[in-house]
Amino acid sequence: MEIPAEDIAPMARAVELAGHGHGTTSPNPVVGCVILDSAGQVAGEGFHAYAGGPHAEIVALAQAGERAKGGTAYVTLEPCDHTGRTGPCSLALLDAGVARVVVGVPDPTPKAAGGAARLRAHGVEVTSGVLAEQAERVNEEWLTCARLGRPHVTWKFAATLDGRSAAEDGTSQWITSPEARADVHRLRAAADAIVAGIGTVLADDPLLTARPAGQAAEGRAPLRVVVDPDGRTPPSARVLDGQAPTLVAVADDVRTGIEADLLRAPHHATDPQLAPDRESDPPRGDVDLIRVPRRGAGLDLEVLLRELAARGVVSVFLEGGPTLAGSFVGQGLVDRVVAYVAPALLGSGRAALGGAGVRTIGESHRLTFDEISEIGPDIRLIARPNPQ
Ligand code: AOF
Ligand code: ZN
Repeated sequence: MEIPAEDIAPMARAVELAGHGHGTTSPNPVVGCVILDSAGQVAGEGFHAYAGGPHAEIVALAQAGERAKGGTAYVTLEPCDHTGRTGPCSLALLDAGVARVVVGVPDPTPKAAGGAARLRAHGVEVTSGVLAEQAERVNEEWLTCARLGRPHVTWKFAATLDGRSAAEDGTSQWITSPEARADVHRLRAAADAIVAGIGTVLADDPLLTARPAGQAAEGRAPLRVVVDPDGRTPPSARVLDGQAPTLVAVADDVRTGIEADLLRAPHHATDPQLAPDRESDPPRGDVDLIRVPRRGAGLDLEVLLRELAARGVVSVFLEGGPTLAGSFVGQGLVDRVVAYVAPALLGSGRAALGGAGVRTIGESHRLTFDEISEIGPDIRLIARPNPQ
């Protein structure tokens, strides 16, 4: 498609605006909008800031006022055509007298799609697919979830230059620099859920919060998810500390007593006078348990992800555990890989990724590097699986 040259800059700006919503709009998309008046001057700009808040188009229209009449609206996502928590943006654009609407990506949800068709039906010129790749990328978590019915998954790992994530004796802390670790916390904070395997919980007893220990988390806290097929999470695990909501996923055949063990705070532990009687223990705040069918040596991760999507999780940050990461990769459920590579060599020790269903070179999971950056002394690589 031939993209009119004058459409590039305003759409690029709309994509940039959309990015301002990262980490705060879930379960809604990030969307940006720029409105040019009939003389081609910027009359209004907006982005979607939080779920339930005004859509990007509405923010930009409010700023443009009368100047929207006869102008052009650039929107990264097709304007909605439904009345949800707010009214349809298609009608708001029509009411404002906008003459042309330029769209980045069509809305894949049957609920809200149809804005482009309605605008066209009312004589508005609609151009679609402008900077589609950028508009897609900025909103990739939400679009993946909307299309596949499961959250977008980022697998993050840190490794030495020779691809090891732990030394022979199991020690693994501080492979990468403080700068890289700060970057991880930033990425974690933008995700809806942080997922780790039971191996990591037993070995490291991590908090899985978006902030380094001791620092208060600002704003919302991502859901902590422990993939624990056999129900081995100790009731004393730090992920159950109530600092952030936690979900423990066990296999559907795990002993029934696990609910009481994990969902009730053992008050006899703090008051030795009280006999252990789980049924009368108070419920532990912010901890939940779900049962998921087994698959191979682990859980059916696709089922787990669908359960997470049903709970409003659009983006998952997967870390902690080469075994679990191997299962995610093997089940074709990783959408983005973020690798922090330290300029160090171990020569022996644990590989960053466990078995991912590959027996011979022809079966390797093929990715494409999208971004390479230096973070302190380390390198951060972002890669995505090649389309099948
Ligand atoms: C947004 N922000 O800027 C645009 C959206 O929950 P509602 O009623 O606000 O509607 C959300 C749907 O509207 C969303 O899933 C998407 O399909 C569409 N467009 N949503 O949150 C926006 N333009
Ligand atoms: Zn809308």
